[in-house]
Amino acid sequence: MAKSKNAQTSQAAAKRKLSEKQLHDMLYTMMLIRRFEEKALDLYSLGKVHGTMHLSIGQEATAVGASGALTQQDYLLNTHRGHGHCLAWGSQADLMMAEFMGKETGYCRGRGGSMHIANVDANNLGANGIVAGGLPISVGVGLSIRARNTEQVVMVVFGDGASNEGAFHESINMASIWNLPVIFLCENNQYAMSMPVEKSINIDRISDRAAAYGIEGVTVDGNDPEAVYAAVSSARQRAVAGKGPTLIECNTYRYMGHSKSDRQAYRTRDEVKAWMDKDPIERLVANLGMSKEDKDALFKKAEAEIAKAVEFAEASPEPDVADIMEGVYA
Ligand SMILES: Cc1ncc(C[n+]2csc(CCOP(=O)(O)OP(=O)(O)O)c2C)c(N)n1
Repeated sequence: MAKSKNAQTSQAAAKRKLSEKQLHDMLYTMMLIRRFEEKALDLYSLGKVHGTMHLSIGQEATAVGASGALTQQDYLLNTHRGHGHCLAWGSQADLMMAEFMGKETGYCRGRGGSMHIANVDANNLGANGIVAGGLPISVGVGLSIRARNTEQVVMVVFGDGASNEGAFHESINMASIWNLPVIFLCENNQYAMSMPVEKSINIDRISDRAAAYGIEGVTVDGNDPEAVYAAVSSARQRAVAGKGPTLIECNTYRYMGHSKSDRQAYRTRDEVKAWMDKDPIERLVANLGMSKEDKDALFKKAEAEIAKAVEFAEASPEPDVADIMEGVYA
């Protein structure tokens, strides 16, 4: 039994494009994202996080695979379900937690909250509560990169629902005709609120829409960080070589409801379980041939980092009402 498991593990190792160290780092970030969101949910239930919140538990592989393929000079535009992408981009858990709790020490001085985290110093240009809102912005960023003639790219993340918005089609069309270095990353988590993707889109692959705009389109397993990494790396290479934008569809699933108020009457427990059986963290643990003890120890490390983040956020000051409008843009 053990022998055949080892044989499988070394076969998987031979096929790997990433080093063992890169995969371990990705695994840790995925665990950090999961524990961050679980803790944020607890804090929400305790009334310490305000507004609403959209969790990406189950989608962690897309975030780490995509960010892992980009450089510190590239740009990120994010969605309302963007905590994972923020952390994978290198954002600090403590400053994010402070932002969630509306504290002055947060990335946006507590004015942004869960849905609007930006860290412009790190080229994270911000999440957006408007569905498809980041897409037209990415065209502007792409145009700026072209004008400055640098080897940067911009990645814009959006959902399957956003791909039915006019802004998606207009943005891809413009990026295509101007040959801009934009990576359009569609996170297809199978639902837009309660609307299943099969009922809102009459083709099997959202990436097939790329052909209508004369750009490359590819669909990958969004629960496999290596597959996402490979697709985003190729898209980046094409973009910096002046070959224009790419549409990448990552098939994945959210385990939690759309937001806090979702009773999830539109899906069955069996369906959720079937996706949980393809859990990205468990899959990578198995792929790395990691023992249960090592997995638990890594989760514990993530939990300790999150506990420190909460401590920092709890101890941070509230914003002063006198300057509450500072740093707010509309
Ligand atoms: C322009 C606009 N229309 C509607 C909404 C309300 N809304 C918020 S999230 C959402 C669903 C988005 O689905 P999708 O793009 O698939 O992303 P997901 O939530 O699945 O990550 C909708 C309709 C909004 N915020 N903005």
